[in-house]
Order: sequence, then structure tokens, then C-alpha cells
Amino acid sequence: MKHAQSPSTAAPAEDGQPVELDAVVVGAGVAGLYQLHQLRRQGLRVRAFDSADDVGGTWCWNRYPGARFDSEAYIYQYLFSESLYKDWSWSRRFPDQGEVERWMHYVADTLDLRPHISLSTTVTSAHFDEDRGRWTVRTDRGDTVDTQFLVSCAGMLSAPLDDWFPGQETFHGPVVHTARWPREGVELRGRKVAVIGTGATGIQVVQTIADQVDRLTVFARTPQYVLPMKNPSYGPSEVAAYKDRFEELRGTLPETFTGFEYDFTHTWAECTPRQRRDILEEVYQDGSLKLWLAGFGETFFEADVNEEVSEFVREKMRGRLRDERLIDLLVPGDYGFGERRVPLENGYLETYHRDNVELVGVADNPITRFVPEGIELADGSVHDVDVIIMAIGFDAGTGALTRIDLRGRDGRSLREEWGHDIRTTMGLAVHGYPNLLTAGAPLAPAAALCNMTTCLQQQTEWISDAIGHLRGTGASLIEPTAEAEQAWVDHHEETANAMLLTRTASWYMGANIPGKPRRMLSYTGGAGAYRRKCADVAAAGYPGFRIE
Ligand code: NA7
Repeated sequence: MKHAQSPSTAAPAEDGQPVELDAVVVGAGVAGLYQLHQLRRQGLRVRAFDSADDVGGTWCWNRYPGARFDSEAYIYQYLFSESLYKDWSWSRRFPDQGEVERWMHYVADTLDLRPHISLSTTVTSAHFDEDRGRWTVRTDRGDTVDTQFLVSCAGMLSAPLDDWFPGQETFHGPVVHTARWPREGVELRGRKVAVIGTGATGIQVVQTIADQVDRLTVFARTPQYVLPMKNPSYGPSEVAAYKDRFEELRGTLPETFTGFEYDFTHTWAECTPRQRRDILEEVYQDGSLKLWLAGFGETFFEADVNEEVSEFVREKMRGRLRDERLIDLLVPGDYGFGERRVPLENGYLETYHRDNVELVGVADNPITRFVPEGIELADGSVHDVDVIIMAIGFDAGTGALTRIDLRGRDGRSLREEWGHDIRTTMGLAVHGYPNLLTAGAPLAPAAALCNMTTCLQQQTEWISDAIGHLRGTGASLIEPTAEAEQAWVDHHEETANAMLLTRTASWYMGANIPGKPRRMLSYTGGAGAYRRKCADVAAAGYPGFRIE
């Protein structure tokens, strides 16, 4: 067995022996960078691998036109280092992808992480050797690594549904998934462009490219509740003001329900109809996700409250649209506000008033295939286009891990097991896969319902502490017991089933992929409550985990 001579290489040693490491981190995005930093600080021999050609994860891949934050930038930063936080300044409340990517580069460079990351390198398999208590990790670049810990920071929205429609290869022009947008861009000017999908991504694309293209045809299946974004730019005084709140944010963010700076502060039952209306109007006018995440908590639990809040948003949307057909296709009617991801937008609805934009409803007349000239629908009609933009989403939560041939004890396959039933212990580990630790995996708030950096910091810190605990006590293996995992799954289900989120088909429930097991991907007990549960487990010496 060779020890890694230089931290800058993970290539196989010349004699063909695997390189020996203490930990492999899969992914160099928000979670992966911080995980790598923490494990290096503990003195581990560790390397991160990422398929992308640069660091940044989501913010490297999703370079489609219009990609931007809808968490306020200053709450998306890491909070473990005051100087890392304060030495970076944002230009506005919700910056675009390019600025976020530059920030991620700043983080990687400031923490000197790049020498420890293999880019353009995909982890293809990871097999656990029970006799040795170690993982063998292989990549598409020929690396073979023998490692004690395998830490997944592979992302919960990183496995795009890119090969989705029959006949895709026959189309005469480019077909581009938004999460695989080429660095050099795609020529859209003067072209007839199709966008399929009107989730958070499709909405950003549509509102951004409409005035650049010759014709834009948008294929929309399920209407979305949308909220208008207010996105002021920041001058020196605004930057100074949010930086002054560093200590306050460090205290608040980990404790709220969704890791945002705001939380539910009003109770529907205690307000008069007039007060409710005023509060809804106030949070709506904030131009953020406040209406969803800091309006009335009952919106998530009580159908009658949800209906009133939904109607408030529908009314706002209808008021912006000038024809009944658009209202029918764009304003949701058969599910409640907040039961799917709520996108923020800038003039999205008004985009459909443009002469060069056509909205095609495909709920009752679905896309059947791509043909050389464009997109064919069930009724046989064909829409001629030059470029097809697929804003159709991801194999959320599970896809990043199930696309790896990941095998635990007795050769069990995570792909096969999650193909039947998606199970984890606190989203941090999986029974049957010792020394596999996961950030952003299913059954934790980080899987969806959280300001990602808040939740991913907490999870990667828990993982680092667990590894530190093992090393400090001379143990070498950690694995959740079957009983602890069942208890977490039961708690997760009970918590999720109390919420209206589970009554609606969405990627949160795995419903965007035929055959995917239905389970709320995100833990819905709240980011703050989850953090305390995780901390309690660590403080009590990891009950529910076999440590040896
Ligand atoms: P989403 O939210 O999964 O949206 C995908 C969109 O693509 C959605 O409108 C889908 O319609 C649509 N879609 C998917 N397949 C089809 C087919 N076959 N025909 C027509 N339309 C289709 O992905 P996003 O990338 O927008 O957002 C993912 C997350 O990234 C987002 O929530 C943020 O957290 C960041 P459907 O709604 O299924 O009817």
C-alpha cells in the first residue's frame, strides 16, 4: 500500500497499487469544500473529487442564462470564519451565478483547497471491504484510492435528467440541460428556442432570454406559485450593515426552521382577517421567500389556512396576467402554495405578454418525442425550433449517490436498495455502509427544505466531529444500527406526514421520476430542531451507531 506522497495527486502509484488516504470527499461544492477544509485541519490525508472542471458544485454547473440565488447572499456564506465571511462583499441581495461562482473560488483559494481536489474526475465506484474496514474508490480517470472514510458531498440537485425524451438524438440542433450549460454559452440570438419546464430554473431562463431570442416557445406542465423578487444592489453602507450582523446571523441561522434569517413569527388563529391580510401583504412586499418561510407556519400544516394563503398568491398572479388562457395555464389551482418549491421571479409572468413568446400547455397534450425539426406532442403537432433548453430538473436527493456503483457490507448496492426504499440515519449515514458519511442526502433538512449553506455546514461539522471522535478514541468504524435507522425513518415519516407537502406530487417526494420510491426527501422537523437532535447524538457518544 502506498501513502499519498504529495497531496496534489491521487493518481495510481507507479506500481499500480492504490493510493492510501484517510478520507475521500465526493464533490467540491458548498459542502465538499468545507468538509475538505475541516478534515485537513484534523490532519487527515484527504482528497476531494468532482466531475466538474472547477470548484463550486451547483454554482459551477448551473451557468444557464438567469441563474441566480434566491437565498439572500449574506446568509448563504459560511459562518465558521469571521474573516472568510467579512473579506467578501456582495454586489446585491440575490447575486447571479457568476458572482456566486467567484465567491466559491474565493473560498477554495483562501482556504488553499485546490491542491487537494481532483477536478474533471468522476467517482464511478466505491466498494467497502469488510475484512479491512476500508473503501476502494475508483474514478473515470483511473484513480484507485484505498480510504477509511467515504464522505459524500455530491449534492442533492446534481444528477440532471438529461437523457429524457425519445428521439432526443435526432433533433437537428443543440439540446442543452440547464445544469450542463456549456462554459462557452449557447447561441440563442435570432434563434427559435424551446424551454421545457417551468420550475425554479425554467422560470429564470424564460424571463432572461425572452428578449434575446427570435421566438421562445415554453412547454409548461404544472403551474407554479411564484413570488416577485426585490433585488437591490448593495453599496458600501449596505455591505457594512450586513457584515455588522455576522454574530447575530451566526446565532440565528442554525436555529430557524429553514436555516434562513427569518422564521414564522405569526399565528393564523390569533389574527383577525384584516391582520392576516396585512401580514401576508407585508411578507409579499419583502420580495423574498418570506411569504413561504416566514409567513404563517400553519400554511404547511392546515389545509384551510393553506387555501387562504394560496388564494392570496393566486390573486396577485392573476392581477399581473391579462388573458384568461394565460391565467389557466400559469396560475395553480389544484395544489396548495408552498407544497412545491416556490420560485422567486422578475417579470416572469409578464414575459408571456410578449409577441415573440408562446406558452404551450402540455399537461393534457404531453411531449411524446423529439423529431429532427423540433418537439412533437401527443396530438401529433410539431413545434419547429432551433435550440431546446431542458429545464426539466434532477434525480433529486438520491441521484448523485445512486449513479455511483456504491457497495457496502456483503456487496449490497445502494442503487438497488434505494430503488426500493430510500433510507438513511439522520441523512448522515446508511445502515450497511460503514464509514460512509453523507451531507445533503435524503432524510435531512439539507435534502431540500433549508438554506443550503446553513444545513450543509451543520452536517459537515457533525461528520468531522464523528470522524474526530473515532480517531480520538482509537475506533475505526462507524455505522448506524438497523434499529436506529428504522427509528429515524419512522420519525421522518411521522413528521413529513403531518405536513401538506406530502399530498402534492413534486421532486420533494421523488414524484418527478416514474418508479422512484415515494418518500419526502427532506426532513421536515425544522433545521434548528434537526441540528439539536444531531448534537445530542454526538454529545451522548453516538447512541444508535455501532462504533468499533
Ligand atoms: P424542477 O423544479 O424539477 O422543475 C422541472 C420542470 O420541468 C417542471 O416544470 C416539470 O413539470 C418540467 N418537466 C419535467 N419533465 C417534463 C416533461 N416530460 N414534460 C414537460 N415538462 C416536464 O427543476 P428545476 O431545475 O426548475 O429546479 C430544481 C431545484 O433547483 C429548485 O427547486 C431549486 O431548489 C434549485 P412538472 O412540474 O413535473 O409538471
